[in-house]
Amino acid sequence: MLENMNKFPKYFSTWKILFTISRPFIYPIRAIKLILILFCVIPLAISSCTISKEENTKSWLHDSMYLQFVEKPFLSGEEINPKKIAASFNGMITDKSDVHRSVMQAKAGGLTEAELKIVIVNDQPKDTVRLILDTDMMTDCDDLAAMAILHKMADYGEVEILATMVSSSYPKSAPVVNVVNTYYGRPDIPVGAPKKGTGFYTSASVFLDSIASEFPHQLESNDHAPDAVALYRKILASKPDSSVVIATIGYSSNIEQLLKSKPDTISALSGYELAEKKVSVWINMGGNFPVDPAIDNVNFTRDAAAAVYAINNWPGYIIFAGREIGHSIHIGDKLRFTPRDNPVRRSYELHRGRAGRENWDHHTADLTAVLLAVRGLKDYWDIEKDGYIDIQADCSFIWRKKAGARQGYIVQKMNRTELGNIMEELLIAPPTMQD
Ligand SMILES: [Ca+2]
Repeated sequence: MLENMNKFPKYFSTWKILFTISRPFIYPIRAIKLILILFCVIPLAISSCTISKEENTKSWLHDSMYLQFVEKPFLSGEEINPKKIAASFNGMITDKSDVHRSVMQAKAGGLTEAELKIVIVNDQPKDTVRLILDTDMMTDCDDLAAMAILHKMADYGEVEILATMVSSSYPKSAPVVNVVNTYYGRPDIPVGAPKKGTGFYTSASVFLDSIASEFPHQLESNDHAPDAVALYRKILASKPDSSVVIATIGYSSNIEQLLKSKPDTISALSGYELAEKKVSVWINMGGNFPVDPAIDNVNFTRDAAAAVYAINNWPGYIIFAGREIGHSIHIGDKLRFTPRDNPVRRSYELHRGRAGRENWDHHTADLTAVLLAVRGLKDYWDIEKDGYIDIQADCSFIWRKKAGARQGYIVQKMNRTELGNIMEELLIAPPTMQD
């Protein structure tokens, strides 16, 4: 008997299972319970899961707007596209927690496992950042260097330069910006200048007049440049929502005026509404972090009213590239080995090489902001976020943590020499047109 049982253990198990399943139908109350579970409890559970998924998706969309500024500060396309945003994570994920977070969010956004694999693993072509640069081209040669690396990244297809504004009122500010655009083969990039007495002026430039007189360009002076505010309005109005990155490497003069601008023939939207609708993130070279408190930043203090107004009234995200980041990395000496028709080289020669200095290396404050604006955090920097700068009229400020606040500042992550080399390679590379 035992022998027979051992021969048919699986049949014995099958009988046992069938008996277990049929037990509820032997007892009517158990049968009712089973029917209730099948037709009421399970459908309700499925329904709640669906709601939960929808809520997750909404939450993910909201978070993705935040993440797109953290991970890669741009969006392209007519509207927010979860799959496209998820794709933009690619290459920007720097640690396991980021991978886990991105996967969870992408799943909630409805991506299949196969699509996730593409997002996470493949080296997909990245979107081109649409960028407006706003510079105080006047006192420091790092503005030219920042323009140089911006143009080089444009050569590589990483960025489309929509416009180059100046926030400085020196007559040769706009012409020198035009010089750099011309040198890199893009003489038609519009250059906007502050009007109606806005912007900041100083005569203490050691290179502007020389550069303007020595290098080819079209624009004669700031007076001949279009109004920066009108140019901002025109460009923003013509672009898809959340598709434009603004990088200021100078004063906030034009941003203040943009925010105060009213609906006009260019757009039925106010400047505030245009900024809210069209700009994905404002990268601001300014501040010192951590602060206790900090005031040592000319980009804020030289047009203090503009800085305070613009920062306090900006409707979207701001990431600050603080002074301490760029001032800890010095490059530029290798520009001396670039051709003499390079206006960036000449600006370093005039600015850094003055008074017999033998080394042209210089801080990289503006280069840092431009690199961040185009490439995002990558593995170059970490970010401190969920806070804002509580700024006073004299531009001293305190960083305050606040969940949901849409400001952040970058924190050094990559080895400084390594990051300096990345910027230097871009800085000294010849324009593509001259390759
Ligand atoms: Ca600057």
